[in-house]
Order: sequence, then C-alpha cells, then structure tokens
Amino acid sequence: MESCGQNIVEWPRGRLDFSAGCVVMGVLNVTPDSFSDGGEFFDSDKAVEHGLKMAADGAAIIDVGGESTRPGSDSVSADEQIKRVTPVIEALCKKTDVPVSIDTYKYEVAEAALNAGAVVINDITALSDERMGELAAEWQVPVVLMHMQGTPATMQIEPKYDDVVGEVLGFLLGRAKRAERFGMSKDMIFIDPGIGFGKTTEHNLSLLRNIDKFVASGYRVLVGTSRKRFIGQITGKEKPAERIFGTATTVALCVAAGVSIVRIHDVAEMVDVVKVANKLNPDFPDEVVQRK
Ligand code: HH2
Repeated sequence: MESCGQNIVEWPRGRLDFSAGCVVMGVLNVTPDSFSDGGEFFDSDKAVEHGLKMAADGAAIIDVGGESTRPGSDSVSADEQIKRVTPVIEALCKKTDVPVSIDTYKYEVAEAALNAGAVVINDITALSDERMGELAAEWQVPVVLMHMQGTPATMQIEPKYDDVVGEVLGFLLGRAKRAERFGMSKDMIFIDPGIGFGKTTEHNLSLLRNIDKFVASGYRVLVGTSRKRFIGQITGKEKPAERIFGTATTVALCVAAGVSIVRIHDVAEMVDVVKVANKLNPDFPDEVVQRK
C-alpha cells in the first residue's frame, strides 16, 4: 500500500506539519444555528476573535463555515454564506499565519473564500460538484473529502448500510481518485468518514473502531467527532458543550490509529489530548508511513 508521503505538506499558500503526529482543526461556525455553538460567533468580530483564540490555543487549521449542516438543517444560499464568511476569512488571514479552510460544498462560496485568503477546501459532499475539484486543482489547495449519506435535511431519517466501513471507504477512495484525475497529488487529499452524516450511533462507532482501515488507504484521514450527538447518546450529556470528555476519548483513539487531523470545537483542551496521544503513539508518525 502506498504511503501518504512526507510529514510536512506544503503548497503555494500554506503548510501543515505532521512531524509530531496528528494536528487539530478548529471549528469556526459563522452561523446563527450550528448544533453546538450556533449564534455564538455569528458576529464577524466575535468570529475573528474566536478564530485567533483557537490559533493561539494551538489549532493548525481554522475551518470557517457559513452554513450549519446539522441533521434537519436547510441549505443557505451561496450569497448569504459568502456574506458571512469572507469578512471573517479576510480578517483572520491578516492576523494569523494559521491556514484557513472553507467548510462548504458550494463552488461559489469556495471560490470567494479562496479569494479572501482561505487555503484549504473542506467539502462535505466530496466533490459532488466536480467544479470543486477543478477549483482545488487550479488554486493548488488541499481538499477534505467527506462521506455523507443523503443530505443534511434528510440524512438522519433512516441511515442504512450493508457494510458501513466498506461502503464509506469505497466511496471516499472513488472520490480521492476523482480529485487525482483533476491533477491533485495524494498529499493534498484528506479523506473523512463523516461522523454523524447519515449514520446511526452504531454506524459511527463501527467507523471509529475501524478508522485504521482508512489510515491504511494511504490517504491522510480527518475525523470530526467533536461534541457530536452519538457522544451525547452514550454519555447522557444533552448539551453539546458538555461532551468534552467523550470527545477527548474519540480523539485519543483516533490519534492512536494514525489519524492526521481532528476537527474540534474545544481547541485548547483537545490540543493537550492530541499532544499526549501523539507522544504515546509508538507508531506515529514514521512507522505509520513505513507500515504501508
Ligand atoms: N462536521 C460538521 C461540519 N463540517 N466537515 C468535515 N470535514 N467533517 C465533519 O465531521 C464535519 C464537517 C458538523 O459540525 P459543526 O460544524 O460544528 O456543526 P454545524 O454543521 O451545525 O455548523
């Protein structure tokens, strides 16, 4: 199996350093209705302040989104998303060197965000709009390809798989090949099983138990478990902000399995978890690469 390459990934406008192991992507939702922090950072100044705090707390990427994709949510127009995210991205890029990613599946939003200074595209539909692949290749920026069954509006109604791990991994490998066909190198492609996106708690747990299979694919893996509902279901914690220890458990186990990026709301806390888990991981990062 092929390795996912060097421990430092560099591209014309950005750089990610995996030489210590896994890194943290901080979540910045410029939305009124996100599932765990909706409304908190809807104001641009508050959003920028929070982004800078996450950078100071050790985030290696800041993921800016202008649309909640929580279960049951409706889509937000490209114009509205652009209005929400571009001032925040512009301000962040002036004030920090930490790379900014844009969390959108809309081509127009991704393009506006790249023009505003974003240097990574996080596409929860994994290039379903093929123009996203062209855009990423043209701008030479990394992409996150996430799996989702259905759409945010309907995905949690009755998610069904015969073999959740095989189907999700198969889908992602197909989309990674699509990205490569646009001329993207393997290093610039991150795959993500899409925890909570058209999955029951049992599906999420199966994916996390088998996350090493995604790592073994040779693509770098990103996982987003932060504060999600399945953690609330297991722990009985109703409020997303109280799911921090449950999140920490998933983060430590993902690091142990060789995941490269964890997508996180509680950055200061999870940076500590990641730092310790990285040190405890005898496999990471060199041998993970060698093992392949
Ligand atoms: N999860 C959310 C949003 N974007 N992107 C990737 N790549 N992976 C994820 O797991 C993922 C994601 C949902 O979390 P959040 O952004 O906090 O919530 P909301 O969609 O309600 O804004």
